[in-house]
Amino acid sequence: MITGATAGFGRATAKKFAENGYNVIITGRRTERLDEVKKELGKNKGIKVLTLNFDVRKRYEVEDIINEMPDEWMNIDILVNNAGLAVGLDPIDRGNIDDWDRMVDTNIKGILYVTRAVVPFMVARKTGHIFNISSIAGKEEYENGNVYCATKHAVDSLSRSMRIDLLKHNIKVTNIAPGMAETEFSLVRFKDDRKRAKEVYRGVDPLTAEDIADVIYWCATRPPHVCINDITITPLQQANVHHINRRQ
Ligand code: NDP
Ligand code: 8X3
Repeated sequence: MITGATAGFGRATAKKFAENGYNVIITGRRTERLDEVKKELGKNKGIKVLTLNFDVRKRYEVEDIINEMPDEWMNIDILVNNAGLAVGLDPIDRGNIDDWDRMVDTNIKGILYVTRAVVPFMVARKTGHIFNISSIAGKEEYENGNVYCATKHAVDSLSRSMRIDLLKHNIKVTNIAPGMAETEFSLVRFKDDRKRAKEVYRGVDPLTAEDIADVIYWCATRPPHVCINDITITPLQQANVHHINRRQ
C-alpha cells in the first residue's frame, strides 16, 4: 500500500513495485489520477491494483475504507507512508495558520491514522515493512521551514518509535529522508506559482521520483534478517538543507 500514489514519489514507487510483480494498493484524493495510475500499472501482466480514495487527514474515512477492503487485500506486506506536503514558506510570525493545520494534519496525523489502521494486520501475521517518507527537513531546520520541518522531525521520530514498538513483532521500519526532488511538491508548496516552484531547482540536477522509488524498492528487497532503519538521499549538488552547489 502506497499513500499519495497519484503523483511524485508515491506514483513512481507504485510503478516500481508493480513492474516487479507486486500487487499494489494506491491511495490519494484525486480520483481521476488514481484511475490514470491504475491504468498505467495494469499494463504489468499478472498483477492486481486496488485504488482507495481517501484523505489521510480524515480519521474515520481512513479507518472505514481500510477496514472495508476486500479480504484478499488485507494482508499488506509493505506500507509506504508517503502522502504529505509543504504549504507556504513564511516566517513564524507571519505564517498562515491554515497552512500549518494542513501540514500538521497531513504529515503527522495522516501517517498515524493510516499506520494505526494497517499495522494490526501486520502484527497479527508477525511480518511487514513500513516506510515513512520524512525529509532532510526532518533532520535539520531552514529559514521559514518552521512547521514543515517540525512535521518531518515528527515523522523521523515516529519512525524510530515504530521500530522500537514493532521490534517484537518482526516488522521492519525504514525512515527515508530525501533532499531536493522535482515532483509536484514545490507547486503545492507555492500554491501553483510555477515560476517560484521552478526557481527551487535552479542550477541543480534534483533527485527524481524514480530515484526515491529505487531506494524504497532496494530497502524492501533486502534479506529477511536485514532492516535498513534510515536513509538520507540528496542530489550530488546538495550536501544538506543549507549547502547547495548551484550551477551559475
Ligand atoms: P507530490 O506533491 O508530487 O505528491 C504528494 C502526494 O501526496 C500526492 O499523491 C497527493 O495526492 C498526496 N497527498 C497529499 N495530501 C494528501 C491527503 N491529505 N490525503 C491523501 N493524499 C494526499 O510530492 P512528493 O512526491 O514530492 O512528496 C511525497 C512525500 O515526500 C511527502 O511526504 C513530502 O513531504 C516528501 N518529500 C518530498 C521531497 C521533495 O523535494 N519532493 C523531499 C523530501 C520529502 P492527492 O493530491 O491526489 O491527494
Ligand atoms: C522537501 C525537501 O528541503 O524542500 O522535504 O524541505 S526541503
